[in-house]
Amino acid sequence: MSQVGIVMGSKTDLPVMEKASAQLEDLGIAHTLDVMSAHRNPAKVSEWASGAQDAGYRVLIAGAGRAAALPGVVAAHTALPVIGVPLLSTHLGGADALYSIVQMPPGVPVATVAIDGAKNAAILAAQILALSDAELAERLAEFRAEQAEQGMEHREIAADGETGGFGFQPR
Ligand code: C2R
Repeated sequence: MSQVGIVMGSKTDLPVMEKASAQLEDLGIAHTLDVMSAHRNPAKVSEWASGAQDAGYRVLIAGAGRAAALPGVVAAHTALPVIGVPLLSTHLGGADALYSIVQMPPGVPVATVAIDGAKNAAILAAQILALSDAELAERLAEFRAEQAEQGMEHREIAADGETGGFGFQPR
C-alpha cells in the first residue's frame, strides 16, 4: 500500500516532481505519482484528497506552479499532513507559487519547501513516516551519514585544489 501520494498541477511539472519520487524510491517508500489540477479538475482533486486517508496514504506531497491552489485545496480536504512544493515559472520566478502555497490561512497548514524543492519534500515526508517506523528511521540516519561523508569529500577535494573552481576556501 502506498504511504505517500504525490500530485502535481500539470504534466509539465513532472521533471521536477519526479525528484520527489526518486528520493522516496531510494528510501524504499511506496508512493504514487498523479497529475490533477484544482483549477482545471476541481472535482477530481476533491475526490482524491477526501479519500486519501482511507486509501492508506500517511503523507501527501503537492507540487504546483504559478497560482498554486492545489496544495491548499488538497489540505482543505484531508487531515493528513500536506507538503507543498512551489514550482519555478518563467514570469515571476516561482515567487507566485511560493506565496500562494506558504500563505495558508490559520487552521489549514501546508508545510512548504523551497522553490523546486521536491527532493526535500520527499525527505520531510520520510521523516514524518519514520516517527512510527524504526527501519525507515535507520535508513534515514544512513542517508544523513552518507550525505555528511560526501560533504567532507568535497572539502578534501577543494583543499587539494582539484575542484576546478568551487569558489570557496575550506576553513
Ligand atoms: P501547464 O503547463 O499545464 O499550462 O500548467 C501547474 O502546476 C503548472 O506549473 C502551468 C502551471 O499551472 C499550474 N497549475 C496549478 C494548478 N493547476 C495547474 N497551479 C492548481 O490547481 O493549483
